[in-house]
Amino acid sequence: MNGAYWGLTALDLLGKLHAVDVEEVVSWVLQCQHDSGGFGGNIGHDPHVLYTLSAVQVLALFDKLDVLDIEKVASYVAGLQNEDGSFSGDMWGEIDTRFSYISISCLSLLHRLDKINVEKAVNYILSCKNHDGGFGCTPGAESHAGQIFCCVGALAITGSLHHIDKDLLGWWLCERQDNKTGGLNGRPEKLPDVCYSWWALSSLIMIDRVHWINKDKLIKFILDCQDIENRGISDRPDDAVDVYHTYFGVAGLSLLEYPGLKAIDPAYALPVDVVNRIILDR
Ligand code: GRG
Ligand code: ZN
Repeated sequence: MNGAYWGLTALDLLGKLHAVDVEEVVSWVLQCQHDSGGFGGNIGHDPHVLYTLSAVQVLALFDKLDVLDIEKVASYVAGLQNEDGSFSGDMWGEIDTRFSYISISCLSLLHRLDKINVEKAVNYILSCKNHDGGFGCTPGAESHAGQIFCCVGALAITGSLHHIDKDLLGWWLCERQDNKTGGLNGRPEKLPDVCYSWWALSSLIMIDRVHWINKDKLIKFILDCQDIENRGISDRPDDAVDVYHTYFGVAGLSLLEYPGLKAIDPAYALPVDVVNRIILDR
């Protein structure tokens, strides 16, 4: 299901969503749904919020959210909120700020944020903020660009970005750019990787600090990661391509306003026209 979301959103950004059969995709997505309302990663797989958001995003791309029993999906997601405001990923209870973001984004797309305690959800996310300005998976966990996207995205969707020290976080995020290759990494001392052209760059945009990195160098890094024969994009130049890095490379180029791509929303990780259709349609 995550793969479907990555591949289909990349196609949409490239203006090629019509290349797939809508009914076939919608029918497969619905076969992944459980009686609980949650979705599995494929037919017969256990439900989890990770796949539930991807299923909702895929249906949103095709303007097919009306095939869902919205109340049922929203109840599944809302039922995963814990007393302290955090979210579990599924019935087994793992807690992570990824699941806070996913639940908030999913419920917002379904116009059902009122089913959770948003104030507690925001306070839990803020309890995962570190002294370096970043955010981790749980309170006290190391700052990581992926978790920062989740926390900043959730705060953006709930109108809570004023809780962030934008200069402090912006400084940590812009230090992710490698001076030599122009690529971004996910934490200090790690290798640059195309997917952080989404996780870190979208966060910089949400806090208005994108001008603190060198955009041209990042564009060049992403383009250097495209395999001209296989056409997809890899994590680093000369590695094997995959649909995940192809999507986040294209999404990063979209954030960088690269010509020929649709604009992507940095908080919802969906094309801006799709988000406008849903959020403005109340
Ligand atoms: C709708 C876009 C969207 C996301 C849904 C699942 C999720 C919410 C967010 C995941 C955020 C996250 C934790 C991304 C990081 C993924 C990653 C590359 C992890 C590897 O991290 P390290 O630091 O490895 O172990 P590297 O390779 O960077 O050294
Ligand atoms: Zn990666």
